[in-house]
Amino acid sequence: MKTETGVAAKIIYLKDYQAPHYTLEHTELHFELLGDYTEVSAELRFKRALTAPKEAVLTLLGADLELLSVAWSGQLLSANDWQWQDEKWQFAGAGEGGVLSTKVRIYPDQNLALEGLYRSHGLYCTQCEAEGFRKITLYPDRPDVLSTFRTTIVADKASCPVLLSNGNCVATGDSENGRHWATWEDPHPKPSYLFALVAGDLAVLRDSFTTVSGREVALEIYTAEVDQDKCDHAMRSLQAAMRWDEERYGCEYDLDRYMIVAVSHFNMGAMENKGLNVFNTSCVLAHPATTTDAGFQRVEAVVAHEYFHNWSGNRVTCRDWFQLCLKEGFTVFRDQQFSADQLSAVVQRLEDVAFLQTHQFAEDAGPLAHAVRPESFVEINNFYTLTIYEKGAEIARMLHTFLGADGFRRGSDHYFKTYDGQAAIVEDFLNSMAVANGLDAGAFVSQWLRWYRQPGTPVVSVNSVWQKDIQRLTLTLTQTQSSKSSSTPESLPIPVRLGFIGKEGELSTSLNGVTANEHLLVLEQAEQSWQFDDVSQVPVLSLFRDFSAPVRVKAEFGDADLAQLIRLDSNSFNRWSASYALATREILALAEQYRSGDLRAHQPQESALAAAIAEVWSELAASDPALAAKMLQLPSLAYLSDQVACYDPEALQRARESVLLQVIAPLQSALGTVLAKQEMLKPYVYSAQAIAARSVEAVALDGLARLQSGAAAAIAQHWLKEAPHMSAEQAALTTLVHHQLPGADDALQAFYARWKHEPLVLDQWFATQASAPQAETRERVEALLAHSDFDATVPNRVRAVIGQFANNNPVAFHDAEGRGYGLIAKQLLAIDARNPQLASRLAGAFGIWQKLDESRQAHILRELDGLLSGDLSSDTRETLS
Ligand code: 0A1
Ligand code: ZN
Repeated sequence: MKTETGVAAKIIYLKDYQAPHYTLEHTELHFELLGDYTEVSAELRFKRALTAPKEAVLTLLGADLELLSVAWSGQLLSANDWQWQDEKWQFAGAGEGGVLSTKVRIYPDQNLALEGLYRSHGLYCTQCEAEGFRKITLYPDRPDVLSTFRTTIVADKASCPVLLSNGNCVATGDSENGRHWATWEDPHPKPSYLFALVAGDLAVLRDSFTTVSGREVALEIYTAEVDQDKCDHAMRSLQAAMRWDEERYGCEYDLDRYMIVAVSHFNMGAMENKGLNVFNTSCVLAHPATTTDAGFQRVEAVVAHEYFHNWSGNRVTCRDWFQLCLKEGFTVFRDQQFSADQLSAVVQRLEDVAFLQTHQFAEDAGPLAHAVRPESFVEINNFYTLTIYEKGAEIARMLHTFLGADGFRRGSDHYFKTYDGQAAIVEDFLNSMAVANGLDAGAFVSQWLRWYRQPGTPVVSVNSVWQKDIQRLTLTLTQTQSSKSSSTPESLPIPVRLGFIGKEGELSTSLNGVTANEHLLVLEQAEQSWQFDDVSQVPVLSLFRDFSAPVRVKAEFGDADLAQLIRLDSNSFNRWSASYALATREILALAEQYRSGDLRAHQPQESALAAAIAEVWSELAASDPALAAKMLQLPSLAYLSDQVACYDPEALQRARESVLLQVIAPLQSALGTVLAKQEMLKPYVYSAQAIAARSVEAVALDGLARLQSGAAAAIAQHWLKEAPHMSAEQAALTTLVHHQLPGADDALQAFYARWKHEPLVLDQWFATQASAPQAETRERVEALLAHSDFDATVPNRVRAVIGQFANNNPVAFHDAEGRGYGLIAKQLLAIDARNPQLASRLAGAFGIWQKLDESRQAHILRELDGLLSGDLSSDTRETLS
């Protein structure tokens, strides 16, 4: 990889890991938050590690710091005493240890990258993961150096009445010139990436939680005063998560306070700083009037995710950033389990799987593919990926399936107990799972580690032979690793949960003398066979139930087989996945006909999917409305693009619309029945049942808009007029705008007038327009970018317009003339100059380029060449390269 100057970018390798030569016993910080700048004084008590050589050098990291003074154990040092190159500061005179005292000046107001200490709209806030702390002070800014912290913050009392940091507040006081101070102590040793400081004018919602051992914990949610009425849901979610983690994982909270702060300028969703989580407002604020069901669910999930990090991430942290999946994959799995327990387990699972299959599978098949534990990286901020989070979670889930719930719990107990207060590696996690379950640890670790080391999505091929005379079915599964995998890929342990579906429903079968409706197999070799007995009729296999492994399955299912699963599988997830598979097949076939100019494609074809759905949908809408809604949400273009070698957005969009029309046409009266219930117009309740009822109505309205646009427009207008909550309002607005129904523009104007003072709702207003699936949206986006409420320094607003256009609007983005690419390239350049992390993530939208036709590829490459020949951050440069 080359930078613009032709110098090789620095690649960091896992194999080069070296333990720190100095450990840090304690960190003392003093922040003077002054108007134009901030002064940070640090006292760091170092001790040479037992394993370090006598001539060891003390190495710290520092970036964008103005160094005012340095002293070693009381003696002032001069620049001749140390070396400082790039970000590395080195001091050879540390001997057995001592206290390093430094003072630096930093400029939070100028920090638009939102990494380190920054100030937006008067609020001081930090983001230190992964390498932001080195922008605050000189420090061993690496996750395997843990220390206790004592932090004093001094600031103007009028503009910053609230001063927060990690741990417990031990003293406060007033000082001269209208200033005041607070001192915080965090008794739990932590790495610098978990440090946090917040100072500003914030209101607070207080509540409490009594832990399982009877300790009272103060819970506090800090927001701008105007947002205090939107904190109840986050507070309830936090309390539920705290209880859940005690019950399911035996994890109890360990400080007297737990604080959440909502900030409007934030690059990610939220951050798990010890005892002081910082949240993007979009992941903490929720109110029925301003937040949709999806928004409520996201708040619940993210609050839980950050809370769960208190053990999986904070108490047991990562030795180095290569081990990121150790905290992220495991914590995502934990938050998925939690969410499944709160609302509908099936809907949770199918949403998580659709997300993984759409985005992570594509990442794993594209130019950005990497292992869950990569061997090298250039820019760590680019490694907060779907592979590490989502595929990492799937590995934890497979271990859970393989070991069983109790076995997995034994393993996690062992892991938390053994590595508490330490920085661990993936092997430690696997080792705990093995040891706690009496398994051969060496064999177990080396086998499961393959999932972490081999990039790419494995393919499992299925072959089954039924012998009528002896009622036996022989199943042969073969695994092959993707070409992304290492040169000598090894077989993976792949859990396969399966059942057998006969003509009337599920069959009970025998495997090794065990008779059951469902079996769990583990495919460990390249090829393996199993014999099932008492198979009384030729069944359709219901494979990988609940998506028991993150693989692509190659099986010779006929349309009728998939239809049989849709109708009769007892596993709801697999009913949905059969409908997804059948929809994909029909859409791809039709798109191919469009591409090849086959005229028959203009005639309506038989749709097995439409027939199967017609048969079950009315009943499903009554018995399981959430699943019924999901059945009508056909695979997105993003998902479909991953299923094809050559991606033609126009043909796929046309084919998708056509199949969707075939599916809903027979359902017109069923959609009417659903809509007649008017569940959408009832007062807001956050429950699985209420959300399911609203979701099926929203999908029904979308369907009706394709069949009877006048009737749909009337209902949408009625919802807008009567809407008791944002879920109704947003569903109506989306239907009007995305289907270009009469009154759409007026509705947009009215919505804007009503909500222009609410930033998160305004984000939705921008996003609804930027994702409208018409070619003209490009011009609309140009206008939105010039709108007085578009602010390119706010990541949420940028994602609402530019992110939605690039990632959620394939029709407009992939404009055949390349104008969509041009628009995004231009914006990327401007954003990158301010906020590299944000730009780098948006740049991922070009990752699809290899699958596009030559002309689109040429358009993209032209834009990329233009960008790469200019001044770019290392983050965005790495992504685009
Ligand atoms: N650890 C946080 C997310 C996060 C990741 C990276 C960041 O900056 C590079 C910031 C936040 C989580 O998983 O919630
Ligand atoms: Zn996380």
